[in-house]
Amino acid sequence: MHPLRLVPLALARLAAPLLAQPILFTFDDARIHAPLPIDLTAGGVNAHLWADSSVYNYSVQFANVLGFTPVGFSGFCIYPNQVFKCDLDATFSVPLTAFSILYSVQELDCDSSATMRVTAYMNDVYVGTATKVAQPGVWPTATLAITTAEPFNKVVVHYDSPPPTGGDWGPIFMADNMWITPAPDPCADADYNADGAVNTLDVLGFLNAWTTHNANADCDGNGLVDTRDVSCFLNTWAGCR
Ligand SMILES: [Ca+2]
Ligand SMILES: [Ca+2]
Ligand SMILES: [Ca+2]
Repeated sequence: MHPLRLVPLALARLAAPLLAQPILFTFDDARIHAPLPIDLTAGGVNAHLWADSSVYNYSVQFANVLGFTPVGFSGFCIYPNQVFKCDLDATFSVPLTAFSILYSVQELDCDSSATMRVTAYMNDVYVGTATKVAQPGVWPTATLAITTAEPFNKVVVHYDSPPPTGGDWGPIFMADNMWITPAPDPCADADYNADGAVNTLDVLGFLNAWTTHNANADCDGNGLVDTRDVSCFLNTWAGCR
């Protein structure tokens, strides 16, 4: 395993107690040579990847399809079907707060590298955008990432601009190892007994804990269990039932 791939795994373990668990899509379970659109599932989340195939497209190919494997790539990857600029789009079955993807741009020892951009949307409403520039090299790789406060369920990966110093380059990229972090479920607290349903049993469970000043009934998290926690819980519960 390449050392670059160990970093996100280590972060995932550290973040696990507080945040939703990051999920990795390796594309290694996709059908080889399949053109986009494709649907993949990991960690219970569906990812739908596509390009505007009426113009150009991508397909699933071996990571060493060029005769070498870009740094960090392995197994199968997403590969451009053409030599022209083409956005890579993805939508997800749950809202996310973080997305990243490993990319490799077509550059042969340029003195600088292209600017790649990811833009995030929630139901096609803009949420945020971020860019990345790799260290120059031969098909250099870097991780393009975005983290947002507001959730999003769609990203567009875009070739923003070529290497500013020119050289031997093309406006295409291949991609592998897509990480996503699902947004916390705003109704997780309303499901007090954690049985997957929000109903009156959760109110009873909460009130039982509240009457005994159980710390689990500190809905507003201020360290006290008092009447404000009852209204806090009922407000959350009413919005999620
Ligand atoms: Ca792969
Ligand atoms: Ca419940
Ligand atoms: Ca409280």
